[in-house]
Amino acid sequence: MLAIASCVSMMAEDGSRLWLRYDKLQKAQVNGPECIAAEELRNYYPGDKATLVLDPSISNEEGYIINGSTIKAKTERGLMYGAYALLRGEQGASEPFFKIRVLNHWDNLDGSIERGYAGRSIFWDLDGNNPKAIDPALIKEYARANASIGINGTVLNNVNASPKMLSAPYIKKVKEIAAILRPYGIKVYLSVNFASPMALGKLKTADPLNSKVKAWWKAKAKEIYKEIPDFGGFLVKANSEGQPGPGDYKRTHAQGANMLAEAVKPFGGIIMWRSFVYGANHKGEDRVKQAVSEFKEDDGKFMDNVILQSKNGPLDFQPREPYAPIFDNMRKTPQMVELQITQEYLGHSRHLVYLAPMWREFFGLVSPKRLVGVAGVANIGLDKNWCGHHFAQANWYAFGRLAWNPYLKSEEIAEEWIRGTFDSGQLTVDSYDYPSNNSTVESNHNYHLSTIHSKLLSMMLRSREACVDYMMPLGLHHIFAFDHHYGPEPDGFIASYPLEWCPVYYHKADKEGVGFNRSHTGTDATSQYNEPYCSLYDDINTCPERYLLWFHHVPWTYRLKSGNTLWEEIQARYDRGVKEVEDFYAIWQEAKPNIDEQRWKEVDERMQHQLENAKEWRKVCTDYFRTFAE
Ligand code: GCW
Repeated sequence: MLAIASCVSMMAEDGSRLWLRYDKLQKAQVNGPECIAAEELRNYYPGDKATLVLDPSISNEEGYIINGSTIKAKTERGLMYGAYALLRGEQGASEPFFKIRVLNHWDNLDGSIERGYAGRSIFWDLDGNNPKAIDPALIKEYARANASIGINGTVLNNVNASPKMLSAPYIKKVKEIAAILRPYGIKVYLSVNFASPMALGKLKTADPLNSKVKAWWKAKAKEIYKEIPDFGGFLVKANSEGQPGPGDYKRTHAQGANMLAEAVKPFGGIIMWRSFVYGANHKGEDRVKQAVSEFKEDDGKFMDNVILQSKNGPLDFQPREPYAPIFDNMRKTPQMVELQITQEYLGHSRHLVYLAPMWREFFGLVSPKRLVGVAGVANIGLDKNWCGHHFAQANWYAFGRLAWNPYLKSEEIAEEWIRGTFDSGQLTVDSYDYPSNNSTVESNHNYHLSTIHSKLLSMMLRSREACVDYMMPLGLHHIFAFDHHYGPEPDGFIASYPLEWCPVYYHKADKEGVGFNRSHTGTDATSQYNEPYCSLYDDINTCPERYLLWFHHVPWTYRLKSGNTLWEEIQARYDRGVKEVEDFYAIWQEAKPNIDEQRWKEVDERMQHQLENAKEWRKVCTDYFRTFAE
């Protein structure tokens, strides 16, 4: 035990190798085309020999079949995904469920990152007035990490987009980045500012029906595609939180999106148009209803290369939300879901919260079959360990794996990640020795986690529910401190702010009870859902308790399934959340001998914060609600 412990802690680990901590073996002889797959297997495959075969009879461009140490695929990209899967110990056939599997970086050109908790941007910074030179080695590491989990696209800049992004010096940088990402099967996309023709092109308008505006975008698309022929397209945040958009000219979202779609269509590009809108046009309407109100009319009016991109919930990346009803309402429009990997509302990169269970919950309500893609708001920055918290890497990992296969279990994904991240990651040759009749099995792990790794797994799997409990149980939402969204502020109200930014708007606590009545006797938000959810959520007796205060204003004395009154249950949940974090902390202390020193310490520090912060949540929220409840 001691010998192992000292050996483990002697290895310097700063987390920079992510889940790809394979030793360079350079043992295997690899037959087949020279490509990334060949390079990776030559370096890291523990067997003596591996074979790569391009097989035109395979239909999916990105899929693969692994049989023993032979990988077959239609393309080199498929071989690459197969190689990473083989290194993980997979056998059998697999292909990605979603065609579009993109990261969204909310990176600003000045190097800062909106809602970023892991340092500055890996892509952008300023050198005087010019874009700073990129770091090709770092971008290559980034490409490899993404490719290893199947991510095939990335939006390089914030949706609150600077028009400068489309200026020549920046397009040149995008071209350099694209060249590094291309061999790894990753396309680049850009967020665009709808008023770019005015800011950059000196036009007097950005009206999407204006011919000069149309011509400007067409010329811009041409300029980009000349440099980057496989450029993916644009992501647009329009008429939302102060961003310009077609609404400024009394045009619809469809008119705005289609104008851009026409510009990129000749080159095979797409437009990802966000539905995250609220405010100005909807005086007094419940915020969670506004997207459907604003977009419903546009259903069926978008061009076929436009995809509507919506957050999983109707509000804003809360620790728990019901699904966004826009997914039920846009029947004729291709849709994709935007998930947030960066933990804006889940304790930033200080709290250990494993997000796969949250995303799986969404896919359990909105069938993946209704979506064409997934976007994940990245948690990546210049920090040595990429994500600020070592365990936040698991969320990047899980996003990629679920984008490839949304039916994978949170547990399987976490197991894989733990093995790659805290074990050597390396399988022995024995691990590859599968019975030959399982070639259709998608993912088949025949390794076992050690006792301590099983405890880490249990901690990860419980962490999201714990976070919900110590922040906002039973459907409470958005009671965060202003602006930074770290920590509680349930009494938050600032008269000069839009009401939709104020916690008191969301919990509506009074002497009677707490919660937002969104049933037919309230704002009727429930009517935006398809059955069975419409009726289920509308009736306080059938509404799942996890969404209770999201949909109902509930008396403090109301009895819950546990037998507790609402007020007792709220207190019990806050207690339970804190206890869970205490338990995670104990697990981490127990794990100390098995984890290398630097990573153990860095996680330990963050867990101490998390525990303090969980206690603060409990105290502030229960003290506040007590003033109404007792
Ligand atoms: O709620 C908000 C975040 C903003 C973000 C916005 C969005 C990029 O707090 O920081 O802006 O969501 O998704 O557009």
